[in-house]
Amino acid sequence: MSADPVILLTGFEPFGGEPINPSLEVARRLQGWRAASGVPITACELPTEFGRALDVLAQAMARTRPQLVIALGQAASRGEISVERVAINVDDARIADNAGRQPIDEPVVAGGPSAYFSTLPIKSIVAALNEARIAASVSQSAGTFVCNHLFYGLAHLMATRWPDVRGGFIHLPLLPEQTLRFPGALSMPLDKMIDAVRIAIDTSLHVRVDAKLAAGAID
Ligand code: PCA
Repeated sequence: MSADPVILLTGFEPFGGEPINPSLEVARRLQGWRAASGVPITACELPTEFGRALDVLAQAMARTRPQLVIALGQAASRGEISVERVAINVDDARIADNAGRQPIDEPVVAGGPSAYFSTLPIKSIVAALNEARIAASVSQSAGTFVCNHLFYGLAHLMATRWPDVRGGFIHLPLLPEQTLRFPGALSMPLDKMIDAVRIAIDTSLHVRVDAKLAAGAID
């Protein structure tokens, strides 16, 4: 167990036939980076597998005792940084995970609440990113695949075991080199995503009460 506070930053291994995952590339490059407050980042690679992703996360939290956990994932359909608002208690996989499992309408945690909200200052993060001229928005759904599963499981761990930890989930667009396989998809350069995650971390560390800014969706 480490005595000093750390920030845990997780990224997922590639999935769906992709050779890379922007979330893992960003997490790896931020390993050891220090936030403005001096707190260092510990990066953690998660398997893109239902169940095991959460086991690895829980072990990493027990080992590093972070004050803040930011989980990252790839969202090929998003052209901007998507700061997730809510995790829901359902796994409904359109494709198999990296272990070949494809749960349909199963709870992430049997008997758990239907949903948890992010405890990150999501509006403040989006405002800080837009201020830095990085396209970003609040997302109202992290999907129902492994990212939502991980986000829900993280929120459940915080609610039941680590009440002083703050955390949430951010989806990243594709990297430019991936778009060949996703015709028409938008992408973002790696350096910009790294800047975005640094800004999200610094904002999470210094904003305790989130800004009241409109960032909802009509549909
Ligand atoms: N994205 C997937 C799982 C792993 C990842 O990077 C998702 O959005 O569920």
